[in-house]
Amino acid sequence: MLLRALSRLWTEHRLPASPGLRWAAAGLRLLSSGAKGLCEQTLVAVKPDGVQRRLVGEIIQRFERRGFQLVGLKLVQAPQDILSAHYHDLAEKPFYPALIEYMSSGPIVAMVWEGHDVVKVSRTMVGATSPGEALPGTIRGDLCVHISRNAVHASDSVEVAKKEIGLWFRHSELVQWECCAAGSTYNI
Ligand code: IDP
Ligand code: MG
Repeated sequence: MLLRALSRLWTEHRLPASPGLRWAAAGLRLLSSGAKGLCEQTLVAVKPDGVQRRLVGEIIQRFERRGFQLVGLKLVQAPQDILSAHYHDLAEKPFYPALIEYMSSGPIVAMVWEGHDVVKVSRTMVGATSPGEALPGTIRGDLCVHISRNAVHASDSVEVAKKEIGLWFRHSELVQWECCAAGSTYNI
């Protein structure tokens, strides 16, 4: 509570924004939110088919409206080394070459979302890997029809999320910011 109040004071009164002070403010925020488990992060990506089909806004909106906080966002043509590290556990699957080709076929929107239980909730929001099994109301259940073009990625565990965020984002690309709706999203 005290840490969050100090952090908010810092933000609202726009205290001098030297790099050291910014890190201190981010640290205060992380300490206060971390104590409540609110700063869990996950990697979500709109895959090339989702970008081509102009689903980026719809997918971002679902995470925003759910109450999660965007802390990283970029449009990238995925480099081969990142894709092979990202999908290393699928390297022996027969569909792996087609998967890498698909993921290289155009830009991807990579994002980091933050909030309570964000890893588990994101997977629920995204739905089953095969859109035919994804429930209506999920992203894949509403917007996709085939497993080879399932529009979106979300990390499947907290540990994997940490690895995937480190793979796709440099630390300096993540932005720690105070969301003015935090008090309406959580009991903090
Ligand atoms: P996930 O994306 O739901 O976590 P994973 O099993 O990790 O599913 O597979 C990663 C991605 O590989 C899937 O999202 C999908 O794009 C692709 N994929 C998985 N299984 C198949 C398949 O049987 N055929 C074609 N592509 C597949
Ligand atoms: Mg997976």
